[in-house]
Amino acid sequence: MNLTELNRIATAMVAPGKGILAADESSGTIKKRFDAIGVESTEENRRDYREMLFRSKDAMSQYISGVILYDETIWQNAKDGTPLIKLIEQSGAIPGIKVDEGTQGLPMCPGELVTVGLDKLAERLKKYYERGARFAKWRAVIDIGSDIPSMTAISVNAHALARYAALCQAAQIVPIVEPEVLMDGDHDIDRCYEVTQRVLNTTFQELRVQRVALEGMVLKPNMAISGKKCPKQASVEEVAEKTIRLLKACVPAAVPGIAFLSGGQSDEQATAHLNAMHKLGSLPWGLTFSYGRALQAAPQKAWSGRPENVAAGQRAFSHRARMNGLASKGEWQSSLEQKAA
Ligand code: 5MM
Repeated sequence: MNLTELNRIATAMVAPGKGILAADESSGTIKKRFDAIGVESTEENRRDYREMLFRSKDAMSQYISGVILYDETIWQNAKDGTPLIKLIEQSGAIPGIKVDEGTQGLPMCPGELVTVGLDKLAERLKKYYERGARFAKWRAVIDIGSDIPSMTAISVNAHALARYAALCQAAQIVPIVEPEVLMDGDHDIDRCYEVTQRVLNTTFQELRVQRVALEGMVLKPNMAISGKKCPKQASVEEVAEKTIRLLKACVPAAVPGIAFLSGGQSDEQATAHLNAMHKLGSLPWGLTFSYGRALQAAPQKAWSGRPENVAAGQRAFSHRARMNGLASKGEWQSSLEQKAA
């Protein structure tokens, strides 16, 4: 393992002004997204959609540091035969790959999930590296309910995240470690804080036990935020203040960067929260976005599967990428949203 090189890539992934495009929707998830815009989820439509994003020159070269791909996409070619992964490299962004294989019910723990995909992972990583992937992603899903999460769910998921991260580093690939605490419930921000703290502490304990080099990884956490169905929604300032307090308490300064998931926040909320965190002063790690929905909802709608809408889709993507790029430096203002394309 060349740790200097892993650290160089991890640092580039969280460079100020840039963040990560999570375009790694699995077949089931992209179908849901396409259903919402009335587009059939065929291999060709998925290719055309992602080609539109990766050919968005302004967004990709100025605001996107890396792209997380799904297995299908990393082997796909653009309409003119250029591998999609080459389009990403040509833009200056770093290609990455989602390597988990989704979730399964956790035995003995009703309603809880464990992420799978460790079998043969070493062999898969080798092929992805040869294809050009320089980072990977694995997402654990932790739900909040009256009796959950159990310590069992937290510890098996943390164990799997650390096993994955160690295998990545051995394959010279930077692991994005994503322990997502869902914001689907009616819990308040303090309950989210408390659960996320347990999850992060357990995850870092496992990463240490399994000898993962913290200097060669990126953390992709949720923010400390109110559940979507909670009657009392925390303000932007409270989310920013509690998220930074939480991360300072749990994430060692040796980690080069943190890149948030958006988790179902509106586009503008996700931007405003990141921006407000940067207004709180200097931080020990790079802090940016790794959004899926909050970067793609607008371009998906603008495109709607029509070739004549490609330019509009690219404008919508560039706008969101720019807004989040500014937020990653604390330079975003809500008035900039009105100037959208
Ligand atoms: C883009 O969505 C990713 C893939 O999800 P599935 O494996 O469930 O299809 C997802 O892992 C994503 O990278 C993160 O959850 C962040 O995405 P959001 O939409 O929360 O920013």
